[in-house]
Amino acid sequence: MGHKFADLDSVGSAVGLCCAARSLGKRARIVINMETQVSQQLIDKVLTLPEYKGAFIDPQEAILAADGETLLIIVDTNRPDQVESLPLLQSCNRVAVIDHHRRAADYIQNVALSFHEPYASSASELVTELLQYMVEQSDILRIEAEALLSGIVLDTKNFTLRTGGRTFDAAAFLRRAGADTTDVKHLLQADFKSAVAKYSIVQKAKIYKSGIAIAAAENVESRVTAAQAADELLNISGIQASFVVFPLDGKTNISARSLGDINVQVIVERLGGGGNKSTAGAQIPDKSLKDVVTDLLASIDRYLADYSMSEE
Ligand SMILES: [Mn+2]
Repeated sequence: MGHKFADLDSVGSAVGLCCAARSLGKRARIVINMETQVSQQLIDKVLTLPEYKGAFIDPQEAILAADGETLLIIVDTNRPDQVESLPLLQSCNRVAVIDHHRRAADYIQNVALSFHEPYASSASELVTELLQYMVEQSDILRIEAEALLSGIVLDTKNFTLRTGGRTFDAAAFLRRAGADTTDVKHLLQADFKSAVAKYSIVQKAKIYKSGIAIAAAENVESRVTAAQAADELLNISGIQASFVVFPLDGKTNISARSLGDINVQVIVERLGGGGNKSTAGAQIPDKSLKDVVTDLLASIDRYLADYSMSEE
């Protein structure tokens, strides 16, 4: 089980674990909510394999299927409030966590195994390391190697962020196991509808101060689209940090990203949000889009003022 909005890193690492389980003669299933996942192309491809018939189940089915022998492995998050299904987590006695995010204040506790490495690029990198010890290269199906590589490519933004020596070791292993980089690229391609949604947010962006892009967008379909738009803004030359402000679920939300020099966590914390210095967000109740933008600009001003003071 991964986090809500299961991306290629969550699904990729889960698929890698299915490979490990198969080599041990164990049956593994991937718990996923098909309504919220964002890895449809990968899932469609994996489902063409006989090994994956019935492999994806939703949290309700998983709760019914789990018994005292079940090991629940959480990938790509360590926070109970972010898992695909909290009731499933609560109903399993044996839990393992494989994650690369910094430990949150409310991390999943009492686990049988924690493989938690904040310096790793991705959960897929960690699962690939496990596979290197557990299975023969020939036991890995080509799509499994591609699923894991797509998770690494996604989380490193094509090996530009959080990429260490071990990341390339893992990628090399997957390539030797048959991963085709062109096929991985296809897995990462967005579908047309979500690409248009993303760029319509990007189009609303304005530059505030030096290198800070802010997009206030009224019609945003999902948090994922907003996050992708914030990511996309960082691809533009000169942009150091990006903020997408949008109404959703009765709140005004902020999705913030930074290349690292500007600490977006500090900026959104003053608005009641959180995260880390390069990825942060906030959900603000009872405030209009316009008011949140005003507060955000004030917080950025204060951050820049504090920062320039500390520089001197
Ligand atoms: Mn990840």
